[in-house]
Amino acid sequence: MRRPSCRKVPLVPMRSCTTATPHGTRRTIGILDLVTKSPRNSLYGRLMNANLASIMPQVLGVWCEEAGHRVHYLCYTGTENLLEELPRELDVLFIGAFTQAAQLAYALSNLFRQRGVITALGGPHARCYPEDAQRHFDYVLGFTDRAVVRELLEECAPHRPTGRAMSAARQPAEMPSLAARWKFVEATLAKAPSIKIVPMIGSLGCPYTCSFCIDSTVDYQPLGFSQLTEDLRFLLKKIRRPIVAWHDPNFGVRFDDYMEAIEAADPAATIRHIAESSLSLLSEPHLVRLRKNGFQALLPGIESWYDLGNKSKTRLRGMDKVRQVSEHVNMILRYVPYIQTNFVLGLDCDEGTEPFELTKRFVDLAPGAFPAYSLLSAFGRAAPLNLQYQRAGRVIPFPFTFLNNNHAMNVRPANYRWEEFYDHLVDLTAYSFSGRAIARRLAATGGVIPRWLNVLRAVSSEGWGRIKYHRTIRRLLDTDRDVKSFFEAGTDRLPAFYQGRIQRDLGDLHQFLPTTGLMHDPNAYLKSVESGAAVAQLQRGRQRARAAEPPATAPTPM
Ligand code: B12
Ligand code: SF4
Repeated sequence: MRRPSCRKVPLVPMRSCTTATPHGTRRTIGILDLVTKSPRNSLYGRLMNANLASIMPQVLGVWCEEAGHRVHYLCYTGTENLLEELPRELDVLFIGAFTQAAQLAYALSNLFRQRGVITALGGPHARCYPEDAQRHFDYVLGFTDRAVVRELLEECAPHRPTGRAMSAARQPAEMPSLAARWKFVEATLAKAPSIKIVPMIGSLGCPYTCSFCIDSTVDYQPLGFSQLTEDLRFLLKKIRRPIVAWHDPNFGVRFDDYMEAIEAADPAATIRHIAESSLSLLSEPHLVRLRKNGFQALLPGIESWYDLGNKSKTRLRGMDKVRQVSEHVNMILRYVPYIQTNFVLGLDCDEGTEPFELTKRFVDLAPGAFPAYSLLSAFGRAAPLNLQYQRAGRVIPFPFTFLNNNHAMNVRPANYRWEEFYDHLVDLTAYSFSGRAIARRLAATGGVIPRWLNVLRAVSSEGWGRIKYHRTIRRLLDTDRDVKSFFEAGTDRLPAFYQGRIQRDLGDLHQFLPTTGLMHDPNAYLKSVESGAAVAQLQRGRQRARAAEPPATAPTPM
């Protein structure tokens, strides 16, 4: 099927639905949260996607309504018909997207621009790949606060072919209360068939500086503990035994303040909590209090057996680290029924069979933990470390759809041939989600929901689905020359296998993906840094030259 490019499709004249209000121009605004990239949901996706909604699109909805605008909010979980459920008569469409949903976002932006709508992108993709996103959106937003949104809505103009990049100087200092965003939360939870999880946030940024992380350069900033208490009190009036997922990049940095805020709202500990927290924050006294306060699931990062020790607060390496971390994880499981341990595979500190074998030993020694494996990924300008990979020419231009830590590893490994790496990956994944490992996990887990979740995740897309996918890639490395050379040389020619998957993922919307939206420049971050450095050097040179000029004896009359 021929895909129209942005420029070839004549733009329908802007059909404005703007009205004037005493507060200024009243806009009709669409807000779309892309929780998934395709209508092809796994069983786990069908049951859980609505629980993965982002907070910012809801926050944006509140800010826009408070400014007097009309808002249509939609969280896309994979089951909605995007061509029908979004109103046609919009002034602006905001899309929140992770990089894996970028191509879906680009297709939608193209479609809505054809309908005369101004489009704006925010979220992880906009922060990581602003240069690329600017080719497809009128506005691309980094840090977003009320002032940025106000300025955008006042201007509300097409910026084509290159969108306008906007960003606040820092993360917002305040967010609306849960009560204010409740109608958006409620609409999304109505789509969750069984378990319903409410997204909350109490802090932004992180005091740690893990060089691979998007928040390593963002100052830690709590959002106000009294509001947190108020939010939880409000929630308890709405849902009897709610489940809350904390979206804080690193939950519990101001541990005592957090616990006091929760205890003040919920002394009977009826709320069940889920949080991402580093192992270094999960000491036994902290766990005692977390259990008392109803924490049911924790997601600490282990990352690697050789490096990144600052997160797990250990200087140990290799098998010593495996033993210590598995004891720590088993201790956590005595207090909290569900734990997901996050690993990054393919890091430069890894070499040979050992790192994979060590992870298998961890699976044996801490059988109750659900292991989540991420392939080393450089998300554009997410982290300072990515410059190093780009400088070394190691970043492969896998289309965005595949950049979700699983469907592609876009950094060439330092110490493995691809075939060797995939052999280890398949072996480790198969080991971790074998019948034996699933049974041992079941036996080591307490509580109905944690046990059910562990089994569901293992037999669905995250366990068995991934084994199948990695096996396919491993086979293609042997049998498909295009795939092999794409992995090796990162050529611009996308192998048919990947093209087919994009087409399948986008379904009906594939026809709207502009031809320029298929591939991207994987080194855009490096280029912008280098050209920025070149400009700075030029300016320094000019300043030096001016300083060397003899001073004028008298000011020149104007
Ligand atoms: C909480 C979290 C989750 C939660 C909640 C996800 C969600 N829907 O928000 C869960 C556990 C579900 C999750 C899942 C995943 N995550 Co996650 N997650 C995070 C984490 C830890 C915090 C993000 C956060 O909410 N911050 C607080 C918000 C307020 O701040 P912010 O994100 O900086 O947002 C600012 C701006 O970007 C902007 N903004 C944000 N959204 C929007 C939307 C609009 C419309 C606008 C205008 C502006 C805007 O305004 C904010 C204020 O300035 C980050 C890592 C980190 N340390 O930041 C990873 C991170 C965002 N996740 C990541 C990934 C890869 C994933 C998964 C693909 C992992 C996986 N394989 O399953 C999935 C994808 C889920 C999905 N919806 O597609 C990557 C994203 C990289 C990328 N470019 O895509 C990150 C950066 C981690 C990393 N690897 O570096 N994640
Ligand atoms: S502790 Fe977590 S959130 Fe903080 S910088 Fe490291 S990886 Fe990022």
